Amino acid sequence: NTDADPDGGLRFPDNFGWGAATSAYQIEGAAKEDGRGESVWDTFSHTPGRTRNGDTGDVAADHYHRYAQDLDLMRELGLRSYRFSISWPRIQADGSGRPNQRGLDFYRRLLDGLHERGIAPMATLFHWDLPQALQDDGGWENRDTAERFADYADAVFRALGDRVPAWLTINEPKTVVQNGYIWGHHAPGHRDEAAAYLVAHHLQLAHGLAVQALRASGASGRIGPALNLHPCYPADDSAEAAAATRLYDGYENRLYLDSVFKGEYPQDVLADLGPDSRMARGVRDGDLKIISSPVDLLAVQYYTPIYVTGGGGTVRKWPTSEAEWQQIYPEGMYDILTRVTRDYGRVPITITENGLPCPDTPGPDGTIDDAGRVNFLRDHFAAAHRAVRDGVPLESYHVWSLLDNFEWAEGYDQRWGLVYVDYASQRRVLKRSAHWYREVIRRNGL
Ligand code: PNW
Repeated sequence: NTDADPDGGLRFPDNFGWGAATSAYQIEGAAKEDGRGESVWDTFSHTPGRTRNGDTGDVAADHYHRYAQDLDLMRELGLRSYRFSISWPRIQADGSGRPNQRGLDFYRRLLDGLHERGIAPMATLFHWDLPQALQDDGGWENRDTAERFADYADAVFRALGDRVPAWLTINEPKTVVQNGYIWGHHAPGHRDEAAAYLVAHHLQLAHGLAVQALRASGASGRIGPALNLHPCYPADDSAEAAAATRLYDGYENRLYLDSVFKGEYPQDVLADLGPDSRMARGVRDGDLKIISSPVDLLAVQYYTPIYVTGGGGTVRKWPTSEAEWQQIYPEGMYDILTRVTRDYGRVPITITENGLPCPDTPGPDGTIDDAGRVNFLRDHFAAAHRAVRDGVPLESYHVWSLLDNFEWAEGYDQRWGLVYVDYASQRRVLKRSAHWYREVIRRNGL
């Protein structure tokens, strides 16, 4: 029943999980409350020169205090699913030891509120806010951090497992690797490519250990990785561009997908890194068995394609959004969804992020006409619908983001929300895209 409906629209499968996504550090604020410890993002955002305008997540959208109002907004939108993340330093201030009950209580209140409103929760265990104390011990370069993560995950599963039907382990390991350890414009702000791929391995290991911890905890929820996937295309039809695109795809996609779904790292990437790389030396017997522990779902985050030249560089083919790294190419959504289903089997898929920043300013009457976001989402929903029609087991779709929020190094300048946040008053205003999305959800399609 994903056929065109009588008005010629596109209908999604029954019970399709229309949703929106956020993450803890980007919306919660309340940085010093209820026993929360510091994370690498507190340190990074408070370091002069690291974020635009020196913005920090100290207050953000103040969701920690305003979550009840935000839950009402979700109901007003008609959301069926809400993806959020749990702040590790709220649960373990220093990244280990007995869990902090006040931190757990916040998420319990949030989960109860979702339950009351009939909205299915999807909880991410780690969306980049590593406890600073663990960073001081080497962070993700230290294999022990993966073990600490498994302990944290276990505490969360035992405290909240009765209320969470779907878990995601690590949000976008690749972004931690690239932005955090290669380019250095995300926390912890390192530029050390050798360390970066050891970090990749430890993030993958942490993922696998958390999957095992969920099974051991007896909680019934499903679990999977949250990967930002980039379809890679050759910039021209030379043999050099084709070869460079294959390797690029290895670093962008197969490094993370193959390790989870095939129990191996891609040979071309391993060969490119070399046998003496820190990563190669860090992989121990049995690690890939842990990393490839069977998962229940694959969370895909799609924002942009990448066009690769024969020299291994990249070029732009399509208009970009306000985010200079993002080219607007809805077909890439179709390509990446059909490709993962073809190459990795029919694991249920959820889209956990897709969206764009728009220069949203309220008009004289206070309304916010983000027509660019409506067009973007319409075209990407249509591409996802085609993928479903062609057999992709897609269950749900979470727009990034529910609210305008702290966009990492870009601070509050970039607005990604369906809902506008006036940071002076913390007033929320539904943008045009939010009103439009409510209708999409109501009709279950376009
Ligand atoms: C994601 N890229 O990051 C994150 O999960 C969100 O927290 C973030 O706010 C959102 O996307 C918007 O940026 C990405 O270079 C960072 O393609 C970089 C890329 C994609 C996603």
